[in-house]
Amino acid sequence: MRDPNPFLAEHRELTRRYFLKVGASSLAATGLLSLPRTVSASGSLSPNDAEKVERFESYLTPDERFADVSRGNPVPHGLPDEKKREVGMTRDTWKLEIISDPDPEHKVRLRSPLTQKDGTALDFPGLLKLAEKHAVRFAKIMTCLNLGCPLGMGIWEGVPLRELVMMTQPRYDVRRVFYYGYHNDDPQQMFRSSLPMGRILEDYYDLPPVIACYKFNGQWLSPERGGPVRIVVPEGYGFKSIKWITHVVLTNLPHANDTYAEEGNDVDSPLKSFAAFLSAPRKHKAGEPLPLSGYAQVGISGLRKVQVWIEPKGASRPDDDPYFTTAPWTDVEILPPPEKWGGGLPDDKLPLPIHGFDPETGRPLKWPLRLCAAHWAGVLPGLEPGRYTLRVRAVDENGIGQPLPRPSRKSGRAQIEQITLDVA
Ligand SMILES: Nc1nc2c(c(=O)[nH]1)N[C@H]1C(S)=C(S)[C@@H](COP(=O)(O)O)O[C@H]1N2
Ligand SMILES: [Mo]
Repeated sequence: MRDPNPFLAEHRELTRRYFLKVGASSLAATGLLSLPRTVSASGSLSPNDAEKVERFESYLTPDERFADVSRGNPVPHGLPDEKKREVGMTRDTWKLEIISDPDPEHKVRLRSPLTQKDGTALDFPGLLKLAEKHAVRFAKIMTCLNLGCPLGMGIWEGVPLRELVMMTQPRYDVRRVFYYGYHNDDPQQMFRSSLPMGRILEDYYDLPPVIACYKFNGQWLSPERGGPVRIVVPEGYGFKSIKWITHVVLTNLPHANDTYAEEGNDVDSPLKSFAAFLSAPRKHKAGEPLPLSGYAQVGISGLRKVQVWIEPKGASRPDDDPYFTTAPWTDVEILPPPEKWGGGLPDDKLPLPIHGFDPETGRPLKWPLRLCAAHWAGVLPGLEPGRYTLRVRAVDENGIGQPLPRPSRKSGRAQIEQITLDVA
């Protein structure tokens, strides 16, 4: 029988095994949980449930289910094919310039800049030539700093940006690297991001490199995802991963000059950890165990636990504890890696090797994976009739609960999600 809910195939399989294991198989057999009608998540920008579920239907998000928040008028990926060819937005016309900052105050010395004028700009075959030796792949969740829900999960493949930058033979005066893509040749529309030179050159801790990316989930990067080539910054929010990349500029400027700095955003903030519901009942029978499940984003400080907490609506709380750090949270289970990764991978196979995965078995070396999604599930004991507030949070590897240690919304959304539940 077809499940009436457009519920997550892989999430369902994982939660089914979990509910069987904890002896709640009757819950598993009923096709799991009814989807909430609205998840009153962190803000008005949250997508509706159906959309959220579609993005996480499988562990990896198929390109057509990825959310798109591109700016531009018209959006560059919507240009007609002929125009795309004309402006270098196809694999056979793409060119990348890597140059010094034209501002005389911030210019740097490069022995061999890559320019269109001198015929030295990098083209797509040149990038693939570098890929033969240097290609890397990693899994990453793409999340907009300002939205409550990630846009999707992918395996991103590319050449470390340092390989391209070093082709210019820079001297010691480069402090920062900024980069932007095609935006209708309109300075007003330019979308730019930046990183310290040190981050381009070195991969701190166990981070993968910053890449010039040409493949997503094993296929050429689509125009929607920023193809033919975009930057992908593993630990960054979406705005660092510039699409339709055409220019990399090396500068002596010591500070960020990101387009996203407008509107008060914190442009040096790496991904935060947070948890969210994918399924939770809005109405529930008194005395019956309460099955819950969802996903978490594993931020830069990892994910030690996911926890839920239910309290009678309107119960009084200490007013010096806005993030509920002293509430009686209950651990739920972080589910194991999926058997099927989804995401439209060719032949349903992971393209190995992938950073953080065993190159032989294709299984992740650690779980959950940093800077990726993780799924969770749990069962709470039955409740007395009444109206309740249900909450979920992530606890990072330092033992700090969401939204701490960085509660500011402008450094990435991580508000604690809450849902109202009626028990009768
Ligand atoms: N050139 C360009 N790159 C861009 C943007 C843009 O508008 N133009 N939007 C950025 C923002 S704000 C986000 S959140 C991510 C979204 O990536 P996605 O479209 O692959 O989901 O792309 C980033 N890269
Ligand atoms: Mo964004």
